Amino acid sequence: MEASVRNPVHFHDLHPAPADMRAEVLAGLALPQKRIAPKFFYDAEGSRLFDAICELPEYYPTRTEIGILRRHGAEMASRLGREALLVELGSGSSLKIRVLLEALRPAVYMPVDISREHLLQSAEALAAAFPALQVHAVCADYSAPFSLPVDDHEHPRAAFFPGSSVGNFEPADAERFLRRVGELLGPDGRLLIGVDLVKDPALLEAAYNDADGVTAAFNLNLLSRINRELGADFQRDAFRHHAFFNRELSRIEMHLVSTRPQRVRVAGQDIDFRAGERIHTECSYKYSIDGFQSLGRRAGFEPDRVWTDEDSLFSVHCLTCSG
Ligand code: AVJ
Repeated sequence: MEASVRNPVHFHDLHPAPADMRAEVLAGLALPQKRIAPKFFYDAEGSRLFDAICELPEYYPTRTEIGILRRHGAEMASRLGREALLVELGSGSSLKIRVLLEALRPAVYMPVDISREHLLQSAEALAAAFPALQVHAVCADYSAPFSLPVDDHEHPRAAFFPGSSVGNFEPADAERFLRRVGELLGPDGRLLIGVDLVKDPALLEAAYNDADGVTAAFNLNLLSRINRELGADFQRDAFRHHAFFNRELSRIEMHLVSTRPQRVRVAGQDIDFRAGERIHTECSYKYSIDGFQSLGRRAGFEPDRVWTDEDSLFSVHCLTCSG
């Protein structure tokens, strides 16, 4: 507590509307191609499994991105400008930003996350570790429009969006999302964003089909969560994890495949599955450097710099908002 007195966190609750999981899941399961949005992966167990995925030998994105941030942090800092107002979208545990804070030395750090508890805990820990840093924690859904809850125009603005989370959006939605980030930043604002790259499909597919089955457990946990929270009777062992690289659309797709014909009761409704029928649970788009820069341009940004690892597995882009 003493630490939070020394460097208090300013908390701004924008009261994000909680997802209506029942309505969204039932609507998705009523579609000809059944689907459930990946945001529903992250209950307590799903978040724990995702953290375990990030440690897997096959899952290269996390460690590769951290390596790029460590190696090029000083240069990134010079591109973003000193004394910035730095917004992190979907800050989670704020682990990656720690790698950059020493080099970046922003005046204000503004983590934005929908998970109130997690946001506050991480923000308090960060404020204690960086006593000179002004921390403004914002509880908001970054995938919906919002504005920054501070009247600050003295610091140059920057946004940090690591982890290739942008890959979860359909490209048209990614473009809309980036355009809104540009509106938060204003002219000359900088965006630092991690983007997973297209590569040998065997490497991509291994990252989503790890030998220990952690990704399979992460995918199947969705069914356990729905059973518990919506009242459903999915049998986990009647579904299997399926992940593959769709080359035409340049994306990893994750599905849950019904291993037999079955009827499942979900929130008072009967849902029928044919043998082999799938629920599409996630897309993870992979970009080329040019391809992502074009997307940035369409969204009102000008590419500034891009950094990659020596095997070109992952990229971190700095883009400037054209205003
Ligand atoms: C958090 C969306 C970046 O797409 O790689 C990892 C999620 N899914 N393994 C990704 C995920 C399965 C991850 N993102």
